This record gives sequence, structure tokens and C-alpha cells, in this order.
Amino acid sequence: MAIRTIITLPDKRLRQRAEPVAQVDAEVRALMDDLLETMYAAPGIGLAATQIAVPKRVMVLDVAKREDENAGPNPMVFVNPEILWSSEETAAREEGCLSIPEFFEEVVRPVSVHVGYLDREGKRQELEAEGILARCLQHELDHLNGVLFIDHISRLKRDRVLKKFNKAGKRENEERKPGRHDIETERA
Ligand code: GNR
Ligand code: NI
Repeated sequence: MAIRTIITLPDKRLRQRAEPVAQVDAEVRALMDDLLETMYAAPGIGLAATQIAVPKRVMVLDVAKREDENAGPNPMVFVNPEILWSSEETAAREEGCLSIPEFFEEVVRPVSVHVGYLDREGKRQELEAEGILARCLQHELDHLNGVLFIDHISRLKRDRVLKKFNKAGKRENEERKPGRHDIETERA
């Protein structure tokens, strides 16, 4: 097992569509283990292979409550996941992403989903999810399609984030941090 580097904006590999896995073999299981180790180290509640620059349809989740002492970790792995059904009912909840550090915004998504996938043994499974699990499943599945949570927010807010993370914008942003003598401090 190994902790892998999580790529962040503006890395274009986050926008690639991941390829289906033909067979859940030892190599895919090693990828699952690296994803879990990297997710726990971050820490995060989900991680898609796309985020460690591996364009394969593999993702992991652990949404177990940390404060619950009785419940231990609950690692979940999904290969070739697909949404079979999503509820009409939607809800807005704040999301974050390890590939977009330090940015959080409310995202509207279906409250419940049913997903089909292959498990660690390559066996086909179905899962009915709601709450944080349903939200995280959709967030991770988006990653496998090159979609980020900022694609679900207003264009104004998205453009602001993209500008902050693009190379020129990031430099500008660094120079505008409080304490520097820039336009904002001059106005204050
Ligand atoms: O750790 C994470 N927390 C989170 C919170 C709300 C909605 C989605 C997530 S997933 C995120 C980890 C991550 O970036 N997975 O792709
Ligand atoms: Ni993410």
C-alpha cells in the first residue's frame, strides 16, 4: 500500500473520463488499497482514482462517523459504478473536494440514489443510499466522468474558483493576501 499524490486544480487530468475496468484483478485491488490509504491520510470521506491521476473507474468511500466509538472504519470500494435510479427529491448541502483545497459551497443533488457496481471480488452488487453516503457516491462518480462539484454551482462562483486555481490567477491571489499593501488594504 502507498499514499499517492492527490492532483488539484488546474490539473487537466481531473477533466478526463475514466475507463471501465475489464477485470477486478490484483492490480485493481492494489489500486483500491492505495486509494483507501490516501483517502484516510488526507483525510477525506471519499476518493476517486481520477484524483490520483489513474483514469480507471474505481472509487472508495468511508462515511462512518469518526465520533462514534462503537463503529470502526467502514471502507467501501466501487468498480464501474453507475447510478441506476435517483430520487426526484433534492437537497442543498455544503461540499468540499480534496482536489479543490479550501473551497466549500452548497451543491444541490438528489437525496437518494441506487447504484450498481462491482465489488472487491468482481461480483456485481447494488446499493440503495441516502444522506451523506448518497451525496459522496454522486460526488465520486462525477470525478470518474471528469466532473467536479464546482460544475454544479453558479457560473459566477465557479469562475471565481477557477481563476483562483489557474496559474496566473493563483499568483495574483498570493499577492493579494492580507498584510500586503494592495488595493484592498489601501481602501481599508
Ligand atoms: O472529503 C470529502 N468530503 C466531502 C464532503 C461533502 C461532499 C463530498 C465530499 S468528498 C470529499 C473528498 C473528495 O474530494 N472526494 O472526491
Ligand atoms: Ni472530490
